[in-house]
Amino acid sequence: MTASVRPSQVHEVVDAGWSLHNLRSQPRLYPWSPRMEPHLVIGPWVLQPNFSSDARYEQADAALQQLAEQFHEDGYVVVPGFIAPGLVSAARAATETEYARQPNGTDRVLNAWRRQPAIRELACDAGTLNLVEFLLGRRAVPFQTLNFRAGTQQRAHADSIHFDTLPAGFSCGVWVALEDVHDDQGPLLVHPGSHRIPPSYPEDFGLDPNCFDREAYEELVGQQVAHYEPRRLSVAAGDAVVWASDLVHGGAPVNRAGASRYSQVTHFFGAGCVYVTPQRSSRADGKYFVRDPLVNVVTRQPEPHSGADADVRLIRSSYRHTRVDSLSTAEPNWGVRQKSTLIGLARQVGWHAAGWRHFRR
Ligand SMILES: O=C(O)CCC(=O)C(=O)O
Repeated sequence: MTASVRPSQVHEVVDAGWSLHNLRSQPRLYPWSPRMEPHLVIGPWVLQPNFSSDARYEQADAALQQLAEQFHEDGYVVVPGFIAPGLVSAARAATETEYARQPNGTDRVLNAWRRQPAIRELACDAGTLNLVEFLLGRRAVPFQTLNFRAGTQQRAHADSIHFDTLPAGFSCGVWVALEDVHDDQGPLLVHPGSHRIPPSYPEDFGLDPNCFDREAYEELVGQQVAHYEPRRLSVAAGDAVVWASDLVHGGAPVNRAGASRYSQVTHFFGAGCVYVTPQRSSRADGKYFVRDPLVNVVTRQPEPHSGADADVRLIRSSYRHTRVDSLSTAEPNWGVRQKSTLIGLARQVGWHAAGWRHFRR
């Protein structure tokens, strides 16, 4: 059987206006309407050319409007003092604990939210969820945390080669400084405006999704952004940087030996999409590496895949690959449907074997 999925979150726009300074007390579940997001528009309302005539912009206060303008223009925003000092200290202490239990040499700790309440609390911070919901126009789904003790010096890349949505672009990163970050500590480095480069799959770079060459990708991205002047972000503890998933960014060189740069990044999807890993997918063939299960850090449950703007049919063709078809295409035959069902069951057995249930603790 194939899975045909329908919009999971459809709300009328009933909002009375949002304020940057009151984000934590805003009602949850930002209302959005598929009528405002035409079929297969790439990315959220805030990145559309007419964003300033959108009701969400018109109803926001001046500070939030300014933030939306900068996100639209540059592909990122810095929100000073966004995270409470107590939570910043707790997340930093949790990061130190995590590094103490890691083998030598790791430059990041993936998904420590499963073990560290403070890291999960930061990922699920109410103001952050609401800010992401405002920018993406959809319920915010935090799905991954990365904690750093030092500057990553990571080469320029766009997150959208690692994870993206169908329809594309409903994703962002929220990076929080867990200490003051000066220029010699390897600050975040962004290429403002690069989020307008169309989202890329391996095929767009002439690369093979079955054997993704990360170094070649980073080389090609470096060439793509040669004309986008980089900006280094020296920030204070508690400042948050929100970037669109297509923004090219990385870590600047560390110019002080042994300098720390405690920070946490949480990656978010907007609800009501299909969640994929582009670097292992072929858009031309309609064959995607679907993130199954995609565990929502808020609920600790798998987030359902849904083609919110366009009904889609998911046909599982192998353990990891899924065809994402429009419902207007012909229904696949009985054999293909049975195979898809069996693969779906095998995937669920795989999740249990991998112990995803412990995420719920
Ligand atoms: O923290 C950094 O230096 C870079 C982090 C990053 O690139 C990412 O999380 O995508």
